[in-house]
Amino acid sequence: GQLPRCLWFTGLSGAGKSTIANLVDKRLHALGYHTFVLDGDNVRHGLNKDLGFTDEDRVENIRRVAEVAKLMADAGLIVLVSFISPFRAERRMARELFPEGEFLEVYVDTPLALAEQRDVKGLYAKARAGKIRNFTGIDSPYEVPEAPEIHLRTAEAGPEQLADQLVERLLRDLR
Ligand code: GGZ
Repeated sequence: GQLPRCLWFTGLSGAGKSTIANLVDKRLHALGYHTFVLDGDNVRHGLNKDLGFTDEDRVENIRRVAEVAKLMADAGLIVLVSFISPFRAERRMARELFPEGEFLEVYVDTPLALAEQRDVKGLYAKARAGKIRNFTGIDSPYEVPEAPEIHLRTAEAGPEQLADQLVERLLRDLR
């Protein structure tokens, strides 16, 4: 068996996607795999800096990210993709770029109330105050994954433990 080429993390802002993706990335790297994390920090400031947070811009954001992930996977990397990716149609489009079994959807499931309570970056407070428009979960939709390969519940375990669970599952599937 082979590891999937694309691990696609989806979930609300502040759900913990990038934290978990970076922990998984470190572990896979330590095991000798060549990996790369694509997230807002390295994509929205560069390639996609022309895009904002309207539905249309999110669709285009995810379309480009999916195509970049595909190119990186073709170059031999295991790509960990960490974006809200709120729409089912775009997640399906991303999946369809990869052969069966090479794409794995990871739902980082943090209930809105919990993400909002944590509010690590203070963005939910700003969205509630109307200072940020089109904020996911407040005035922009998040379509919950219906059949993700992996479902991580952050209310029940911390990021280290969830990253361990995910890596164990990946390695188990290898056998
Ligand atoms: C959602 C926003 C918004 C709005 C800025 N809605 O918690 P963060 O800060 O670090 O992650 C969020 C990030 C979301 O960008 P994505 O590229 O992942 O979104 S999407 O997949 O929907 O295209 C948040 C910040 O950007 N942010 N404004 N209005 N998140």
